Amino acid sequence: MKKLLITGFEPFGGETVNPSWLAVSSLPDTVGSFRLYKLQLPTVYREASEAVIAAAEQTKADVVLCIGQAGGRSAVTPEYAALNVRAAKLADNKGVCLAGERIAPDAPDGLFATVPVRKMTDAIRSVGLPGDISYHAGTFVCNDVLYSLLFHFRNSAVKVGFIHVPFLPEQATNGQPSLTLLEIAAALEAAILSMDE
Ligand code: PCA
Repeated sequence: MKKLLITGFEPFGGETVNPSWLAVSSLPDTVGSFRLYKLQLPTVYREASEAVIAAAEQTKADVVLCIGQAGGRSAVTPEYAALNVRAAKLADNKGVCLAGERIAPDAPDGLFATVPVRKMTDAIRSVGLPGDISYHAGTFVCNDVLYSLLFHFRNSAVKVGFIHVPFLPEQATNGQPSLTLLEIAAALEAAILSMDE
């Protein structure tokens, strides 16, 4: 079987849950011909990317797919690209607030996901759920993880991708869009299956 390392994040920004980890942990252990290795990441710059790179090496993953929460989005969004920068008004879970430092010196400003982003998006839509491409993963910890993985595996056969997911209904208290845990998990399963073809 092929090995898929799939990660979600711990809650951050005052939330008590993070749908990314709840959805990842609810997935079956095999999807199509992938065996899933699940890991929860800290919402902390560097620590998250170091943990996922170590797990990818240890499991000898064929594909690394990280999932994160993007409150306010209405669709499940595979990410097209990551930027070589750490910058956000929000502090990470260790209280670190960064205003624009490079993730990797002497590395490209941006890197493209190496999973089939358009195909994954189409697959999410084909099971009747909202899916859309997002053209970059932001500048916070999720982007740090995607950029660091893409840079680390740039000369290898390991495929790397990232999907942001909306709030759960209980988080969407100010009228923001949301999807249920079942819907998010079904969208992720469709996206994984589309990489299997
Ligand atoms: N979302 C944040 C970090 C953790 C998460 O789930 C982000 O989009 O960077």
